[in-house]
Amino acid sequence: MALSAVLFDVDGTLADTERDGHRIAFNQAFNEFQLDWEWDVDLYGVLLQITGGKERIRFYIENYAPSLLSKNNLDEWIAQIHKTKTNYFLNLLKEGKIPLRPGIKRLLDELRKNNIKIAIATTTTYENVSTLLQCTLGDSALEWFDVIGAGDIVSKKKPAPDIYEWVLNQLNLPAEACIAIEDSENGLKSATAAGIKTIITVSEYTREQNFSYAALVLEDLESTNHTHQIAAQSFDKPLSVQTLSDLLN
Ligand code: XBP
Ligand code: MG
Repeated sequence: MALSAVLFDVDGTLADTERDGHRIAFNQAFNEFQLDWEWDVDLYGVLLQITGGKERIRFYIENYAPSLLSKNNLDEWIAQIHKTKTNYFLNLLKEGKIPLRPGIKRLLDELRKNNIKIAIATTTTYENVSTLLQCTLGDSALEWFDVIGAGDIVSKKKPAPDIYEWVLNQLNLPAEACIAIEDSENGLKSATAAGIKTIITVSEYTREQNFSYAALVLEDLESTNHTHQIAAQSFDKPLSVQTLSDLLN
């Protein structure tokens, strides 16, 4: 089937946001709430198995601070911490601390030139996505995206397929006409369960995960050094609309 849309994950895929972005913002919020929690680089790698910031804080409480589970209005308190964390993260984006990964701008430009739809499927908060896009690609960048599926728009986050199914539904396209670009096993599971062929660009935290059923595994979008499981073609150039179309067929 002809390629109609490419669905991008955000964290780890559009930009390396986790270690020096979200993690820092979580710690700043904990400090503001006078909590002595410190999510260091290694612990954060463990916590990343849980997608969604609010869900990640709850998981941390359950496993590292269980006495707080009996706190009144726990969900509301977690939501307040998370809102504070989002504000800190937005500051980091606005300070220009988080650039796009190699090849993202090039591929987006090429997709637009070829009238291929572009969408986002992420567990992060909508403001984080819109601000990242505006800070890195300019104020009009949001118009480049046909659908943005983010955060709590679905109740079950990745690895559940719900966010990808929601985006497909909004695009009014079958999974077979789309490709997803992800960086993590949770993301690969989510897109694959929605029936979408998936390319992985590995990130620092996800490098050792199981990507055996991805269509293609790349260092980043500019890299020609890859392993590809599903496609029989060989690729000696960075990922392009042509390569994406070949992968689908
Ligand atoms: C990203 C996430 C998010 C971010 C933090 O996963 O799990 O929770 O870490 O963002 P994926 P929020 O790339 O698989 O979508 O705090 O806004 O949730
Ligand atoms: Mg990701």
